Amino acid sequence: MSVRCIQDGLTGFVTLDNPPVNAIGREMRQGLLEAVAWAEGLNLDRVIVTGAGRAFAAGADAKEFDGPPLEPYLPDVLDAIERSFVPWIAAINGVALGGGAEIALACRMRIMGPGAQIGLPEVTLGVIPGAGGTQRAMRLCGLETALELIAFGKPMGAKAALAAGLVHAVEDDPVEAADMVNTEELLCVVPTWELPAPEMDVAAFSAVRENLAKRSPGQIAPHRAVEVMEAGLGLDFAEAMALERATFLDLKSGDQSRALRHMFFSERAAKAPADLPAAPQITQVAVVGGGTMGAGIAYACLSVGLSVVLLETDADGVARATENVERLIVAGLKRGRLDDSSAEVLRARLVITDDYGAASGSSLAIEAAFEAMEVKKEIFAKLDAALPADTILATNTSYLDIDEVAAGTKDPSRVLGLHFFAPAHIMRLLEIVQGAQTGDRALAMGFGLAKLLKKVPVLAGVCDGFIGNRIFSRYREEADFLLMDGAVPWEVDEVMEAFGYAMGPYEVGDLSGLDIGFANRRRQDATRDPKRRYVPIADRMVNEGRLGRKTSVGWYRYPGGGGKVVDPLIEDLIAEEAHFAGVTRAEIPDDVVRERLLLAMINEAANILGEGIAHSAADIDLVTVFGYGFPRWRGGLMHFADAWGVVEIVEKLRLLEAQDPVVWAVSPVLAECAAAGMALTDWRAKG
Ligand code: T1G
Repeated sequence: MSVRCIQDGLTGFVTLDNPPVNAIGREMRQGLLEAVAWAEGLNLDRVIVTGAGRAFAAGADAKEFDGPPLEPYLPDVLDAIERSFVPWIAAINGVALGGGAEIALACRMRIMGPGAQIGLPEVTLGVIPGAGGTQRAMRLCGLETALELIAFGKPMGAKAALAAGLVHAVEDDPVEAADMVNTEELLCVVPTWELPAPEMDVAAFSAVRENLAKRSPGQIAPHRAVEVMEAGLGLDFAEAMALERATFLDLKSGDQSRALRHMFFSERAAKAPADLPAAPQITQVAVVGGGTMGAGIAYACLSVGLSVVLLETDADGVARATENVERLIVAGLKRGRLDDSSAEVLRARLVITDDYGAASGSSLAIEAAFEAMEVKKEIFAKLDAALPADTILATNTSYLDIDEVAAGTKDPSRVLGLHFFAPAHIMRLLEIVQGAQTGDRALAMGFGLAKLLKKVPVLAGVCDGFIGNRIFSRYREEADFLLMDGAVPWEVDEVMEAFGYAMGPYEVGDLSGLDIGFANRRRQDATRDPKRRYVPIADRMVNEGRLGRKTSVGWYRYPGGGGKVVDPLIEDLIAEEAHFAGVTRAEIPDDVVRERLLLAMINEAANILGEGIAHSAADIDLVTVFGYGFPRWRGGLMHFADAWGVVEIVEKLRLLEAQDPVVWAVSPVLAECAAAGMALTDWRAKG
């Protein structure tokens, strides 16, 4: 039963109870409608509605969005609550989000617990509030606050909600406080729907639209929410509610909502495989290497309460590592994530030393040193010698072969890859790389650390670049092919920014440094297929010292002050390389640039799926969105491919394959899905 009703004297207590977060499904809507009638059949002077467990209500059950709306519809239920002659009070004990917030807004009064949150985050699922949120919120807290709350979907805490006028009080025990409200006072509160709509404020609407263009580029729902609120000012409540509902239903069936719901549920499904043992307890972590990544990993671990022994090679390394971690702590203080005392606690839990023996109490050691196999082997030999036999050993390598690293240790079953993404304390993706001999305990430790750090864990097999970097390498390779064929870096970047990336591949390259790709290509020289097309433009950039931001010149020039400018010399350099290669360049239309880059990534990702490097298409979506900036509102690379259509993708790939059968060999997984009319998201390895 997802709605429980109990009478106590003149008070009716209604509890929303659908674990774990009281999502509002059909049963709860029906239960609420019956609760209105139940309360009106008794001699009550109020109904207090609250949530069981840690939430008030997490909103409409998004699992129901794929199907047609089922009666009773939430707007009708809330209309019954709002017009009931027994006034309802919302005792907001935990998160009241989306439809959960709308239940509260339809109540006559709202009392929040100090730790509760209230919000209308529907745009994060590609829809807008569909049960009165747009119309009731702006009547209660005014246009500007309602626009911010709805267009950006960020919840409010209790203090802010009280100040905004969304709630009447903040009390330690909201249920008890609701029961103490003076009946006369309660009856004097005007039902929300009877409140006047706010005056038109042109400036507020243009400001929010300007803000949306910067903060939510490409997303449709936020703009539709603003349109509904703007139109609502000129309509009566019922007409405005009808417009809101129609807009919600329209968006719910749209591509962006399907994509964002796919991401929402895929992210929550990213957990340790059910057959793994429980994660061993982690209290102390050793991190080897105090450079940017190592310091970021150390800081991430410190921030969740772990102790860290940060290992360096010598006194200079210790000094550098100390500076790097301190810089992150100071940044945390500046951003208000830390205060002086919590910063001191972090410092007290950190030891930075060149003595590996100091790390002997660590459950896990994470190597984040220079990306060279010999360096890693040497470090793992030292870890092997210094740490207990049950300490799990992880490498943060971005590309290198975990099995080769493990082979040098006494017990390869305790070796795995934990691939963090820079900045390691901010980026949520963690690729958990399973070597041929990685044991379950090591994997359980990896997933346990991911949960502690609130990372999105994705299990990956061993190959060059695992999941993300392998796709990214193919993306970068195709981009350079496009340069040779006629494009220029800034065109390619503009095309992919228009697609929804925050940055195109060339700006990203300048940010991370062109020497990283150069080193990887040199590492791959010995094994590269001699028949595979190779473009030396990026190599020439590095040979000429154009490494990107770190040398103030790369694909762009960086004249100082953070900006970037196009460098016409690049066009000459590309033209010269094309001349040497005997290639006649020609202008390439934007849609061809975009297609070739997306097809290259999709084909590579399908191979990664087919080889079992990734366990599901959804995992690849998580990697591309959380690690590489693929637009979330497109659902990740594989969801996007399914929405595009696998049959059309394979047709286009076949044409490219005819031109270059090595680079564009069509993935068997794509061919199989196209032939079977199957979505990539549904593809499963045989056996
Ligand atoms: N629908 C279905 N399932 C949901 C859900 C929802 N709205 N919210 C959470 N779950 C599941 C989730 O998949 C997970 O399942 C479990 O609950 C715990 O969630 C009409 C149309 C509330 C802050 O956007 O933000 O209302 O993995 O792991 O970290 O206008 O869940 O255990 O099987 O996230 O403590 C608007 C979405 C909906 C809020 C809790 N509401 N939820 O975070 O737990 S649209 C939202 C959240 C709407 C109305 C419109 C978070 C949370 P499983 P969790 P958490």
